[in-house]
Amino acid sequence: MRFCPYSHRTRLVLKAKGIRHEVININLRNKPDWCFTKHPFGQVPVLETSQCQLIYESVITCEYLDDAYPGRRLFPYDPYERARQKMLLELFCKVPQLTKECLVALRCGRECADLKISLRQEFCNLEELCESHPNVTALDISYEAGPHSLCSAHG
Ligand SMILES: N[C@@H](CCC(=O)N[C@@H](CS)C(=O)NCC(=O)O)C(=O)O
Repeated sequence: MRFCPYSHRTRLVLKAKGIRHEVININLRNKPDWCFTKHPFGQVPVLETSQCQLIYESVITCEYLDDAYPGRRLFPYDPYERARQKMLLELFCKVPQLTKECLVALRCGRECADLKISLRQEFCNLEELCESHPNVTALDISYEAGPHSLCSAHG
């Protein structure tokens, strides 16, 4: 799917680390049968390695890519810092869903002022939180996915 905020997370990490890859988009309204052989619920994103290993759940795909490939480090080495970042990601887990709902409403020409307010509030909270984090991290990259998806779809 081209405008999935979860898939976008994975794509941003692929890009940030310069990992060569191929993207296969699927139609989630008319899923091909094979996608259930890659993910138990037929969701995206799914990574498939050259050894046919499958990795899904966006945060897990990002962490996997960070661990498995050299280059710029996105998740911290320190176990507590790493856990803390993942806790923060959970704290803002509404963002991708809100983004998706907003995107769908915009596409269908539906009113989405409330969704936009909620999304803006989430980003304000996130911005406050990130002000104390000077370095770009997995967290920043992950949440760039929301507005980026909206921008990609609506210019
Ligand atoms: N928790 C999952 C959520 C992934 C997700 O909901 N992806 C949506 C597309 S944006 C999907 O595959 N929807 C189809 C479905 O749920 O059947 C993740 O972080 O990867």
